[in-house]
Amino acid sequence: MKKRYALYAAAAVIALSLSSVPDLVFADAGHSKASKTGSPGKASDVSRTINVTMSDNFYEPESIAVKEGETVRFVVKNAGEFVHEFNIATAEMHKAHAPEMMMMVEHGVLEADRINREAAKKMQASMGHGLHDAPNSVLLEPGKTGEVIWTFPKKTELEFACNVPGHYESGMVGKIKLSH
Ligand SMILES: [Cu+2]
Repeated sequence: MKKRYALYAAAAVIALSLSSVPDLVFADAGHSKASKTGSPGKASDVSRTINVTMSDNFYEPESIAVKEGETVRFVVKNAGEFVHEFNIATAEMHKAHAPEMMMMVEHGVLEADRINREAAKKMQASMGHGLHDAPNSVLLEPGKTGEVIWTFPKKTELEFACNVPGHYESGMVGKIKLSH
C-alpha cells in the first residue's frame, strides 16, 4: 500500500548531512519523563494484550484506546520489509528521539532492512551509546515480533510511533486515547 522506499533514502541522506553538525545533542527522551508518559509495566498487572502489526509505513490498528492506569501488553509484529519501531511517548519526545535514530543510520547501525549489531558495538565503543534498549519501545527487523508492557498514566497526550528516519513523517504514528 504505502511503500516509501524513496523517503527512506532521502532521510538517510539528511542523516549523512547532519554528521557535519558538531554538537548534535542527544535528548534522553525515553527516560527523563517516564512518570508523565507512564512506566514499564509488570507482567502480573497486565489486564489485556493488544496486537500491533507494523508495515511499510503504517500501523494496524491506526489508534489505540486504553484506560488511565491500565497495564497493557503490546505484542508487536513487523510485517514490513523495513526495520520499524513501536515507541510510546509524547509527540515532543518522539521529535527529540529522531536525531538519535538519525545517528544510528549514520553509523550503519540502522540499515533499511536490518539492525547491524556489529556496527552497534563499534558505535557503543566509540561514542558510549549504540542500540538503546528503552522499556517504552521495541525496534524490530522484518518478520520479528517483540513485546512492550506499559502502565499508562493519566491525562497525557501520547502517541505510538516509529522514529526510523522518514517513517513518522510518512504516517507511522497513531494516537493513544486514554479514558477513565
Ligand atoms: Cu518504521
